[in-house]
Amino acid sequence: MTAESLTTELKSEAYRLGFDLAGAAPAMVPPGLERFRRWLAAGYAGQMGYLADRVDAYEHPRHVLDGVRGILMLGVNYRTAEPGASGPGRGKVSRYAWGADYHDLIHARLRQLADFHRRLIPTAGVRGVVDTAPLAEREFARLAGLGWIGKNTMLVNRKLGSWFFLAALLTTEELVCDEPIEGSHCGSCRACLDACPTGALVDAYRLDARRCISYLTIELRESVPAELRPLEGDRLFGCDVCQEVCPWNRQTPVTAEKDFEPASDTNPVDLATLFALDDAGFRKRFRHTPLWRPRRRGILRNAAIVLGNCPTEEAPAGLGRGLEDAEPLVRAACAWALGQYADPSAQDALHKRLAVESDREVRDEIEAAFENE
Ligand code: B12
Ligand code: SF4
Ligand code: SF4
Repeated sequence: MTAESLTTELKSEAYRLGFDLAGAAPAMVPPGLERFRRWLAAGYAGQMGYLADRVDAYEHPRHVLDGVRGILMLGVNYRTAEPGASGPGRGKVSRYAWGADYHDLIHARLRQLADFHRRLIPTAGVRGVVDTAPLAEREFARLAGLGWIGKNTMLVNRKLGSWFFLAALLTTEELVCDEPIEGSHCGSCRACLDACPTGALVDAYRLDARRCISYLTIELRESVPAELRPLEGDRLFGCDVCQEVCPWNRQTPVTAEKDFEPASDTNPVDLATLFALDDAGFRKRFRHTPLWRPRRRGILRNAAIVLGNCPTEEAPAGLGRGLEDAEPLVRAACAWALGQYADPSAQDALHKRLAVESDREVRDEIEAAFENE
């Protein structure tokens, strides 16, 4: 089979399986590698040690698949109709997490595509990846002609904007590569830089993840730095601001993927109910959604911050319950949040907890909360 017909067959099977974008890139040293190293050296990755730990593996896709010669880069549109608006006592979830976990859906499709490839060429080595392999997906997607890297660092496509996931099928066979996209179509626009609530886009094409709400609410395992908490606003999980303001996202098509349709209780999320969930309850509700990643402790930390930022009459009861939680991370966030309330019951709960609290950080948060009085 020629490289040309293999590429054509793989692309048409990818579209048949429901991928919305497909383009081929060579297996090469990513031209952005030095940029990646500089980004890590600047400390922008924060606690995402899995990036720095594997920096050498990012150097070439052969570390993902031995003998790789071609990479089929794939995109899946996740733009859906908008669910209900956020309101008091509710937390916003970013668009990519409104429906099913994309990893499950995309892995299943990648397996089908890999099987198809092996039926065409039984001796081929093939591997499908999404997110977790040491592969700079946006860089290879740009090389495969799927879009350009915008000033918000997202891969932007003329037709789909940036509301799409990326995935890759690596093969030991040669593919006919698409034209890479050089430069960007952002022009003089800087809407994303101006709109970012935390100033995480420190410059065009440069994101300091340590300030990014997506990192703070999904990846960070510790307390959110105090000065950034108010800037998170009502965001419970992830952030879409730098995509919402992007002109390329204004008129993008809605996905045909039913699994991505917003579940009735995932955006916005009623926060008070979260504090009533124990480990088993949390697992039952979130295990097969993207909100599982930060686990119960991360989601409750985020929920407390939202309730601190957007006070409601009912919130002190939920936060009071969180102040007694077994997880110090949750207690610390609830202490901070209760400190935003003038309500005497909030102060009462803080005094009671301080009398028995043994964790250093939680004690510090409670004492800082009293200073807000
Ligand atoms: C770590 C990570 C994060 C981190 C850091 C994000 C970042 N901008 O670096 C955090 C937690 C903050 C994050 C947030 C989000 N993420 Co994320 N994330 C990743 C992950 C796992 C690795 C990215 C990485 O290595 N970053 C380090 C930087 C330096 O690498 P890079 O951005 O890929 O840049 C490379 C090239 O693009 C190039 N390059 C960088 N800048 C420029 C500029 C120019 C001009 C050029 C020519 C080249 C170039 O050099 C780099 C090295 O080769 C990828 C999956 C993957 N394996 O790639 C998903 C991924 C990038 N995330 C994704 C998504 C959807 C998001 C969120 C929208 C989720 C949300 N709603 O909260 C936000 C968006 C925030 C933002 N503005 O980027 C999608 C992006 C899809 C798309 N259309 O671009 C990906 C590809 C996951 C997927 N499989 O679909 N993410
Ligand atoms: S995701 Fe939100 S916080 Fe992160 S860079 Fe974009 S606008 Fe800023
Ligand atoms: S908002 Fe403007 S600058 Fe930012 S990615 Fe979109 S087009 Fe580029």
